[in-house]
Amino acid sequence: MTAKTITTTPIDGQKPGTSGLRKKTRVFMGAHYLENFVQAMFDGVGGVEGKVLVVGGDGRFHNDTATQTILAMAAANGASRAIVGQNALLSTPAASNLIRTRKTDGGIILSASHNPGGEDEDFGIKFNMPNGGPAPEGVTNAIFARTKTLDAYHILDAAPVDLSQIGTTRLGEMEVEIVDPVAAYVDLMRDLFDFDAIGRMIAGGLAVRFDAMCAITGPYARAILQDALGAPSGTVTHGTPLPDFGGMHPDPNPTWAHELMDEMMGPNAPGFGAASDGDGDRNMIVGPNCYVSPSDSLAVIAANAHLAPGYKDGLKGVARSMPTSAAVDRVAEALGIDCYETPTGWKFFGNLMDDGRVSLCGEESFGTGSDHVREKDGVWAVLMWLNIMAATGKSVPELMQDHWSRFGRNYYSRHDFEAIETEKADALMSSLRGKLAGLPGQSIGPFVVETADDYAYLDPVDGSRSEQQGVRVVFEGGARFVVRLSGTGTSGATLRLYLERLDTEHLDLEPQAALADVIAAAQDVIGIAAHTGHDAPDVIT
Ligand code: VG1
Ligand code: CO
Repeated sequence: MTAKTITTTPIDGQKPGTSGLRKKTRVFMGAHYLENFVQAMFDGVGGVEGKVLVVGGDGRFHNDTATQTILAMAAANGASRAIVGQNALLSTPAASNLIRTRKTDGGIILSASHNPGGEDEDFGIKFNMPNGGPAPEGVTNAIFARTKTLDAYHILDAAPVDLSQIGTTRLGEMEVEIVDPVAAYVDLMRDLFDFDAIGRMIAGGLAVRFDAMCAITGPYARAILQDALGAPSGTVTHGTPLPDFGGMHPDPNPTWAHELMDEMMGPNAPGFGAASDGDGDRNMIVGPNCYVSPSDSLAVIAANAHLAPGYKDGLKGVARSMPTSAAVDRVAEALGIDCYETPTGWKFFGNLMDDGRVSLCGEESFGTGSDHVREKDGVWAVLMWLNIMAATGKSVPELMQDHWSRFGRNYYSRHDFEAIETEKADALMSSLRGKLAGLPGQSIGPFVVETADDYAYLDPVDGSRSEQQGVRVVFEGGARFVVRLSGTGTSGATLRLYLERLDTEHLDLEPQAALADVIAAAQDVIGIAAHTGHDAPDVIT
């Protein structure tokens, strides 16, 4: 086994500001591409000599091959140990947990999250820090800069490691520890939630459906819901991770998790339904005939988290991404705890959690989690809901009604316009930015604009500043819309339009109807159809 240094040329790598690199799988399979990026990651974090790294991914196409490349490169770069999930599998929250509890120097997670997988779909890779969270912008910028100058990488010339057997082996000088990807995570969940009470509720007749969408959470959900909590086999559907996710698009929203939605809206709906995404960090919660919007889910969890043993002393504070609805703000106010607003992306929550300011975070995009790890966590959110149901004896629809009667209802929706030509999307954004200064005071439909700006964030912990994080237009009375371009796509541009309005009187409206005036006002200001030719959203959540 010899370490080789291979001469190469810079790649079209990672845009600054995104926490991982996502590209078409075939791009990653191209000569030297993955290798270049991995070397840039190693260099960007100051080298891996003598370091311990966690490695694993969501099982999508190329996960296994890429893991072997990363191990051979870690060994050649002098890493002392790699902790790898059996068969190279690890959900994102489980990887975050291992990075933290094993006190490692960080980890590499292979996933394109909610993007489809397969040879002709998407692949991704990201570096997580020793705190278990995604690399902050300073580090991703350093990695990106390195991709532009890199001219060689180091790799061990060795046979692939057998990752199917749990135990420790060697790759050159580096130890490779192959661990059960599920066990430590199940222990963590047992510490946080009342498994006995949830088990009794299930034994008492609560039917649960968990759609793993042929992605990574299948083994985790089976171990927890079926093996530990006693739900019958078949509770977890699409429970085997497949390289192409069985053709499913593992994004847990009503559009892509339509099988689950059909069942939950049908006559024989189980009492509780949930779905998760490719890498296991997202969740969708559904009750019988009752879809829970992610912003509402965050607010309900904030109001009830103290019912779960791991949170019995209450929350330190909460944080939400800027486009997420203000439902959680109202709970925080009632609880007398701080509520932070951050740009989109989980990496912005890390400093707040590390600094002890918040213990619960969430995004409108089906991401919820706490300071138990430094990633959002789909299975965690499911268990939190089940724990709240077990402790209160209430169903999902009852919990929602109670919540809205107490706090009012923040009607909320996100409209996604996909596959827009990049130039048109950029032109739309700059034209919108150009209008902002003139908007305050203007009447649009029934509204008067109060403020209009391009959101910038000053991190209260490290003082770093992030600009242009979404255009927001707030009307007098609090209704608002937000517009930003997605940073996670791999082709063209996706425009996200976020819409919100608080109502403390009418609690049972259909959200699109409740938001009709806000939608019309947003379209009026932005002119999406005129700019892009798209006159209707592709996905509504
Ligand atoms: C989307 C979501 C964002 C989330 C990000 C990563 O980003 O909107 O809230 O943090 O995906 O989630 P964007 O830039 O496409 O809007 V995941 O589950 O892909 O790690
Ligand atoms: Co994800």
